[in-house]
Amino acid sequence: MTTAQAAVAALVAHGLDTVYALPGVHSDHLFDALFEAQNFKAQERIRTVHARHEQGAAYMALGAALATAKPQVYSVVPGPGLLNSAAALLTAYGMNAPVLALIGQIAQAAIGRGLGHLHEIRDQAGIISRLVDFSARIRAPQEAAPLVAAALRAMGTGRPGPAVLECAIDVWGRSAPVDPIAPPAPAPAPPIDEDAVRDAARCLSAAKRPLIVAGGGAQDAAAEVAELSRLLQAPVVAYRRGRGVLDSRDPLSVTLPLGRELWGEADVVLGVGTRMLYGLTHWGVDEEFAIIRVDADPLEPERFARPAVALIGDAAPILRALLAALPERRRPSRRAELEQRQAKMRRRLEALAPQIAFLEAIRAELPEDGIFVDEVTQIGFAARLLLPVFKPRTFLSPGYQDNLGWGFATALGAQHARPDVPVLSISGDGGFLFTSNELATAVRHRIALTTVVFNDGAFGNVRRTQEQQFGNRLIASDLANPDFVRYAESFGAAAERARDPPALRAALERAFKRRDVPTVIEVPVGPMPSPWEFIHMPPVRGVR
Ligand SMILES: Cc1ncc(C[n+]2csc(CCOP(=O)(O)OP(=O)(O)O)c2C)c(N)n1
Ligand SMILES: [Mg+2]
Repeated sequence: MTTAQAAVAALVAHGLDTVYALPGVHSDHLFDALFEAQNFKAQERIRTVHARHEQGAAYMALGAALATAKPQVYSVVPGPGLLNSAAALLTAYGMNAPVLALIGQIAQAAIGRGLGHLHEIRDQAGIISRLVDFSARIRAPQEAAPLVAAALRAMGTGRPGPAVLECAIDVWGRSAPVDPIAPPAPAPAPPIDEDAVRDAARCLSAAKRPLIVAGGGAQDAAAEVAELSRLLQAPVVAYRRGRGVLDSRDPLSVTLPLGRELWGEADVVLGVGTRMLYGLTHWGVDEEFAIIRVDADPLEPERFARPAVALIGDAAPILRALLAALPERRRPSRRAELEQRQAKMRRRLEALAPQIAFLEAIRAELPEDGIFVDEVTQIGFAARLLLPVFKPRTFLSPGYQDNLGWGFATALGAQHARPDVPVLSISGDGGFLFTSNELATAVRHRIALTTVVFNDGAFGNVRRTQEQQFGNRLIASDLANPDFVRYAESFGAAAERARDPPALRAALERAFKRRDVPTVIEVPVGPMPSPWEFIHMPPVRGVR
């Protein structure tokens, strides 16, 4: 086998079925192996989806990983190809998303010599090693399958995250006998610290006002979080990555502003798969409450404030152990209290009425299991606080990177990997043009993604700050835009303009019926009220 064939066989053995990619001379042999893999028998087939820019390929892999909870792979050339994909890799790292990057390299013997080979970059391996936790170079055909297996194992054990494998231009095509490539043995479940579980159970059952904070690491423990919430009558706070863990229709499911009030009242806080950045750094800590952390990463719970108990491992089995250790004690229901407080908070949030009207139109059309892909735009900021989310992994938000322009290509990957449900991407006019060239990819690969572009002719968020905090000294925030409808149509996408929420709703209904063709809906909007008073809020603890 060639190195490339062995790498592809290893991807097949691990159940991967798509490579998001942008080819080049450094990976010609890899793509030739992928050509063969298109015709493998059904269960073993690998599709290659080529994008128009490396960031598109990498964001697509990220979106596919987030939507499926499975590892996904992308492949690009070295140097500029790697750097073009790096913002997506950074975001995958911040989101603990299992994305494997296969990156080309110059000829093995020339690496590090500075001769100026095509796409050469100084210390590519060193750059990569700063971006991800696991990286390696494949140096021979026999190394390909074991390194793919090691990378995928690293991506899924402990704290999940991306990994990178490099391979030199003259190694992909090299041929040698290789060991048989077998599917991976199931990884043994890591042991659960029973003493810590007992401590956590004792602390939680004694709590008068327990609170749960859910993050991205709780997405695959939704049933367990819901059961804990019910048993403890503990509200569940979620913001960007934890939305959908507890169904928004449950009155105990809350977002940031009410979460902050509850943080101020809690005597025990249980963080599940979350850095708890907002709570720990904005809302404050003091001696009056105990923190329990469930986290895949042993370093995470200690970063800011030492927790009373840290439970290290996958959230679902740990929460099941915790549930088993908790006495079945009926607590008085907090339903009525929380319904009332939600209604009161909702009246304050009416300050965001223009955003709410559009979110209501979206929610009315997007089915319960449809996937909403967030962006760094006014409707996105409001969605994090106000869009009802019903199921895990149906609200994809870029986490702490909050990098403008991630949304469209990420949504494209999500829709490609989940053709069975509608995916809705929202963008501002600013963010959309970061990757809107991938409309060509959507058309070429018949990905029926629906995209709404809220067009205010500005980097609106920046402009509002300049207006309100810098005496209206506007700079670098106005945008000259294409006609988004004609622009989308020129790619072969379906497109229309919707001028208000009812028109958006009708356009979405049409869009979700389309198969095989992407839709872009442009919504012209004016400036929107600031969401920031509901996001960056003053502390409620530790202030005297
Ligand atoms: C990669 C990256 N670059 C820059 C920013 C800073 N930034 C945050 S919001 C924003 C403007 C967004 O404009 P648009 O997408 O049109 O959304 P709007 O605020 O107008 O709704 C900018 C430039 C960022 N968050 N990420
Ligand atoms: Mg804008």
